[in-house]
Amino acid sequence: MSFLPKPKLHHPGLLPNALGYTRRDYEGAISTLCAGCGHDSISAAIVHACFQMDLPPHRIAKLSGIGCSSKTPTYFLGSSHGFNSVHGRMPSVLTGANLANRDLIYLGVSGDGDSASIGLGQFAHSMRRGVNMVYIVENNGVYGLTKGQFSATADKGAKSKRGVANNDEAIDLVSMAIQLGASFVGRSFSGDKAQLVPLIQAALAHPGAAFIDCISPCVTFNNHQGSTKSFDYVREHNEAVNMLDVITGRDEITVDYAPGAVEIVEQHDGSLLRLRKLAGDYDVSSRAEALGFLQHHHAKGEIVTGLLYRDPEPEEMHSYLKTTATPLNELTEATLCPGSAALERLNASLR
Ligand SMILES: Cc1ncc(C[n+]2csc(CCOP(=O)(O)OP(=O)(O)O)c2C)c(N)n1
Ligand code: SF4
Ligand SMILES: [Mg+2]
Repeated sequence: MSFLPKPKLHHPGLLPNALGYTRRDYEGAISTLCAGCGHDSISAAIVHACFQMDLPPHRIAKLSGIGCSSKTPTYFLGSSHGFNSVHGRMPSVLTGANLANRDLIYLGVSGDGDSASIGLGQFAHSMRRGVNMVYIVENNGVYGLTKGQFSATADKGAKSKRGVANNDEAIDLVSMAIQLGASFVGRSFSGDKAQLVPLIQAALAHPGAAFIDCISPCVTFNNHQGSTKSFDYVREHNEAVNMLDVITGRDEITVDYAPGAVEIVEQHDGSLLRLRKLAGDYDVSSRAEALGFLQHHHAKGEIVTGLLYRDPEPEEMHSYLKTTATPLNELTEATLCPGSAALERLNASLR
């Protein structure tokens, strides 16, 4: 993977966050993606979200598969842990890392090919197991890295750059994630930073499997007329159900919307989610409502975005498995080998 170091210079006016880090400390190498690629905007949103949340970069582990999207962890959080795995295998590598050390914040970055084609099984099982992570699919409807073949999220009837229509039904990862048990599910658009940044922040604060499908146009292979993942198409068909603000402890809470239009939800880390409802009484805590709403709007050719589902009482994999809270590399010999008396007691309890 090519690596271009960034100049160390930064503007003296750049303000540090509560940890004393500037935005620069959350960036990575200079991107080698095509100029204008939606994926770069998602990287910028991740940088912004983590900087604003004062997350210590060394506590974040970013994992990816293969694809232009999966290259992006090189371009953000340059001081965090990183692992670029095999095509479609990010979820199992992330699950293993999380099992070994639950102290880190896990950020999985994948593509629509990586997650909906070759990695569909892996995607599904990480959702149903409730792995505590933020899983972002940078969804452009094509295999960008291998030059623009339709992926499994390409809509039926969508046209390729050469004018060939896609005959296959599209897989909707958002509906699948909701159905499979993800406890936080949202969809956004790389061109809508105001919606995407707080969605990522809310997902980072969520203790469970958080999934974000982010439509991210491929300017080189899928940004033409006839594509349903182009900048123009997504802007024209975007149906946002809500807008989010994340309010951390030090922010002032101000509500300047009509009563009933705003819902304030407390998250498990104490931060507050301010949900500005845009679509009537849409209830983010109902899986059934979310699925019905998505199908209804998909039939009209609309792309529903926003926070679509959030379980108010999420559970995560470690609580089902009753694993130790201590990262495995911190367990000492005394804990791992408690001696023959302890072994005797254990054997006795099984007789
Ligand atoms: C096992 C395996 N099969 C196929 C490939 C070839 N390949 C590399 S990236 C890719 C698709 C990438 O598409 P996507 O995940 O949507 O990422 P994008 O480039 O569009 O961001 C494919 C098929 C591979 N690297 N490994
Ligand atoms: S080929 Fe498409 S997805 Fe890949 S970097 Fe270029 S614009 Fe982005
Ligand atoms: Mg893709």
